[in-house]
Amino acid sequence: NIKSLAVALFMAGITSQALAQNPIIHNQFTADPSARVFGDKVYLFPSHDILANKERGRIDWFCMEDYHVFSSSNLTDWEDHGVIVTQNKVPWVKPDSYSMWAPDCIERNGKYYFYFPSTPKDSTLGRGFKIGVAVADRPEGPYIPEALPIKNVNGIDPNVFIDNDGQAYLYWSAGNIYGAKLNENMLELASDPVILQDLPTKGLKEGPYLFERGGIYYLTYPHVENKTERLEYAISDNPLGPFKFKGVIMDETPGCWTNHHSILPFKNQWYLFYHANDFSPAFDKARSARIDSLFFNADGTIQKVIPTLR
Ligand code: FUB
Repeated sequence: NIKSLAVALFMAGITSQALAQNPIIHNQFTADPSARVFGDKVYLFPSHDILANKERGRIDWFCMEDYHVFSSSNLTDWEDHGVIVTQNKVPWVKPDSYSMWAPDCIERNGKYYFYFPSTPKDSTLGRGFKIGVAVADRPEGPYIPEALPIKNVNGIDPNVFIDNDGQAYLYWSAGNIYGAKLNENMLELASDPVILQDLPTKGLKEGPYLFERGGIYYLTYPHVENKTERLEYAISDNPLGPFKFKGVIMDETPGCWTNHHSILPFKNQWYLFYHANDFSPAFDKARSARIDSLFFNADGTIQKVIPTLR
């Protein structure tokens, strides 16, 4: 169709140019970039947007069937390690749902835990999105998916955080942002889910990403106040809140409904990983990951990030 052709031509044009800083991955669409430092490299675990057609997915909607992992030691040259999890090899996932949405990954005791949302094939698991885990011995995989999704979790956009005392937390979204403690095995909840307080009450909030810096817990999230998402943050002295809204990290991207991000320090600099639809200006469900430097003020507040465009 015309949309696929336009996207293909646009990508071909872009990839034949000298590679620019943003977007960072050129061989496929990459959204919701969850980045982690493992060893001396940054590993990127994005969603993988593909285009729906008559045979797959829902036309004009998000369409994702698998996940790749990428790594880089300089944030410029990225190696694609290939597919790590795919919808028809996860026992609980409906194989033709094309709903492998935003994932996250974390290391604990030498194991790598990859969290991903999707829709179950078995209606006894409930309706809507569930969140599953796949486990590996290396960041590149192979990842072995658990047979069932995590009990008591309904929603999308998993994010994991391990506090300095070793307690792990899972965050996710379902209109609001939820959080709960994770068991040490990283596979089941250790507390009942709570809606995180006191975030702005109006408008969709999703894509949580929590990190700690200097004793402050930063809850960062995309929020639709007008038409498209902007990245905001709130802080707390407790990983489950209550949080105090502090401000905007990145303004809305005109023409791209979603944004979704992760934040980390690497080699003495903090970075914001996020996405926009650079390779698909006319269709915002075909997105590409970007990076920009992120800076803190002396009082711990975050300076607004202005996207670097090429
Ligand atoms: O990638 C699909 C969905 O779009 C994600 O789960 C949301 O965070 C938004 O980025």
